[in-house]
Amino acid sequence: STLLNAARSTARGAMNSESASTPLQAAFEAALQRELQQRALVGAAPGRDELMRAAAAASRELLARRWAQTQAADARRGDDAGCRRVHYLSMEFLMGRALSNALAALRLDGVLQAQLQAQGQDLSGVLEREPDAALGNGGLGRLAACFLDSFAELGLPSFGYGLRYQYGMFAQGIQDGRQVESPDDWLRLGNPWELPRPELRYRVGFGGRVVVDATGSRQWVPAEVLVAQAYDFIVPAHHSERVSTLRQWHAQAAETIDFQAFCRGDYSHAASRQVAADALNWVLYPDDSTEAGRELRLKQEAFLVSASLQDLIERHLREGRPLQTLGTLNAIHLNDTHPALAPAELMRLLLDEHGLPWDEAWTLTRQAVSYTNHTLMPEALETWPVRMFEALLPRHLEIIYEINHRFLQELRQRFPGDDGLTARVSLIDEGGTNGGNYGGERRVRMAALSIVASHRVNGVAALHSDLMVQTIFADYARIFPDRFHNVTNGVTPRRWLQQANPALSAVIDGQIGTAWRQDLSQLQQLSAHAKDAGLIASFRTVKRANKQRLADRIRRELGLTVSVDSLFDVQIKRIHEYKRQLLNLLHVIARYQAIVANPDGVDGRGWVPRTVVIAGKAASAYHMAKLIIQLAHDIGRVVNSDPRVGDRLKLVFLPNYGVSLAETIIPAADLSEQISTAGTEASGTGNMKFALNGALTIGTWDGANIEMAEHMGVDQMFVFGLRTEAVAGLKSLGYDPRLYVEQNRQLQAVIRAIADGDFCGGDTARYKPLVDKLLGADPYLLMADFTDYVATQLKVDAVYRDPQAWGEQTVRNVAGMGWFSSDRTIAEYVERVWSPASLKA
Ligand code: GL9
Repeated sequence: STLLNAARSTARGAMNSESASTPLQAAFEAALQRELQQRALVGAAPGRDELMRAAAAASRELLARRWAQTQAADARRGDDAGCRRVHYLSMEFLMGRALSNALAALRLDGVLQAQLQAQGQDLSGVLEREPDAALGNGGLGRLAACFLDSFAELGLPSFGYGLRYQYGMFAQGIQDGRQVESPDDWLRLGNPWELPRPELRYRVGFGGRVVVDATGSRQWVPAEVLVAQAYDFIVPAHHSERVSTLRQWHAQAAETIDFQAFCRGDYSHAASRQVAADALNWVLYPDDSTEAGRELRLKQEAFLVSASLQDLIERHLREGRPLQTLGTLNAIHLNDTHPALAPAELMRLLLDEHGLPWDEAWTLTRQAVSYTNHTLMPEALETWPVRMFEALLPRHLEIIYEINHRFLQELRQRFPGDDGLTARVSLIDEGGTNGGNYGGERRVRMAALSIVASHRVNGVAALHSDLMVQTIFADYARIFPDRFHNVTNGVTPRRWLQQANPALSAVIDGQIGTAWRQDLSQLQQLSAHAKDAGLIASFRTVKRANKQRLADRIRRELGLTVSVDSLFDVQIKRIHEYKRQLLNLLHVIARYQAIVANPDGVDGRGWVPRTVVIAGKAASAYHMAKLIIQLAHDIGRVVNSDPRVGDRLKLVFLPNYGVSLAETIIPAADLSEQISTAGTEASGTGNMKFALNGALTIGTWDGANIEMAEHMGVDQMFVFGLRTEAVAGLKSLGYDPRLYVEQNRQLQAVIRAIADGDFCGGDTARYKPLVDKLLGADPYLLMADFTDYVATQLKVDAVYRDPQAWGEQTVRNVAGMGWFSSDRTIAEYVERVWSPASLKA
């Protein structure tokens, strides 16, 4: 793509001048010394925490300079620049740690290492002191973080907009094999990375009413006003001096204390506005639970949207550009439906605050807005009760009604007599029985608003985008045939290969040079060397060292010894029934029973030793997911302590999964489990990270697994299970899981062991809900896919026994992953969604 190429050529220039960059190093050393001295003055011992914080503050100082340069350059850019300024609105950014990324981007790792050695500390010990910024639930939030990295790398004028949650996703502890949640107080010691922007404050209203003045113009008079205060987090490019910005909003009361109440001595009343405002800052809602506090969530979404849009409009005007070019110079991207209020709020700002007529405001809105859908799970399509809108966002509701009125009017002309269609696609669910309505209440459909207001709507992998227009959005696809398209996800090679796996990176450098960091498609060159015994041996040596590091961690954290000679079989992701961690556990039980029955292997050749690693959090209200975590612990306890099994099988559950744990686990995996029911996992991005790090995939024909298989060669992946059409066909015929159990004695024994409480001291009640569901509805078809899954696991063993074959396949996997860089993904968004040209298409 032209954008990628342009970024690469400017990067080459920048890197050449930077190679003599002692000034940068000197600036860093000076800043670091200053930070350490300041800390010493207040008596802070230069322990690892202080060193981490000082290094972060020193890096932040250098990044702040790059931030100012980047903003100045973007402000000067001509109206004919190749890309609009992108505003990526997301309720989640799962950033993880930042220090090692900043050091790598600034080429300061060596400098800091030397400084630390002088203090008797090592770099990795210091890096590990940084808490994860875990402001996301899973893939959707981590994707947003990868995108910020690519924004910077591609030199895209851009802002990520999010909320500055005080608590990240909960911390997961395990007690007696059960998940217990506690607050993740990640800001406890402050955040050395954030740059407060006290001058950037916007007022955001809630409640109240709409008044009409003598001229007929409508104005919203909110009952409550909050102030959004900006905090910036800077994301550096690795091959230029460009940066991208994550701007996070913090809520404050407009009037902080009620002074009258304070004078009366009524302190709790005096503080009540502060407390009400602060509630918006507390938590990141778990996206996949049925939680209370829906109203607070809607307020958070409205708050994010309003502050971000006011900020971008102000910037546009400050740069001296007329409002009429807002849409051709700015893109506003909705990361799922969570920020779907954006078009309504943008219309309100343009109509009520800037006095534009409706048609002009609507044209600008349609030009600016675009939307990505991230899941087909119907429960994830947000809808809000009209009643809640009336109470909190009365003017937005009026605007949504007007958008809907115009939309439906046009439809009635285009599709006369099709009342079913208008009811199905209306922005308002009128409270009938269809449309996933609960409680018979009228509701606003946020996905509908997102689609109607966007000029482009995309899914996140080819299959998902196809299913999206065939199922959940079929009606809209008929109405707007040119609006829908696909952009397959990607991951940043900087974090997920260069930083997570420096040893493998060095091997790849030795073989094909270093350019893959900027242009991941270079990895394709490795395929020419896939049979090279030396390369395979290097891959194996690296993998073994990474496995050793993980084994050490498992021993430290869980007191369990696992063998690095065993095949590390890994499934890490949110715990969800559709992701089928339970299918993985069924295989573990089957293997356990087989080992006990045939200690020397079914064919007398012994067992390929396996260590099965699982990690992931369950939403706190998701009972089934929590039961699966408990089952994993129960099975692990029994299997891991059975002397008949030894090293042949271990089951490990690593608690508190997050970005930095993933960075340790993924480079150590031999086998990546991507086993969702076909048609359920929109894309997956963990699947990409594993393959990039030389793990082979056992997976279903689902999400991005399909495109990965196509890029590396289908026979390079262990594909199993029913495909989407077969799943749909089976369900439409009336799927009966019991028929599958009846035909497979191994499966019977596995189910019986769970039902009889074999892993929990004979407690037959504990897993009854799981067993009943498997034998009853089994909506994710575990029973139907079990046989093929277990058979395919035996194929995995067979290849693993042959180190040359396994090694060749790992090289081919890595070689095939070049397309799955988030740089490629972002370049596609630019070309098809965010470029000015895409508006004309
Ligand atoms: C998700 C999809 O489920 C994933 O398949 C996809 O890779 C990512 C990124 O596009 O988006 N959609 C979604 O709601 N989540 C995803 O991971 N959920 C969470 O982030 C918890």
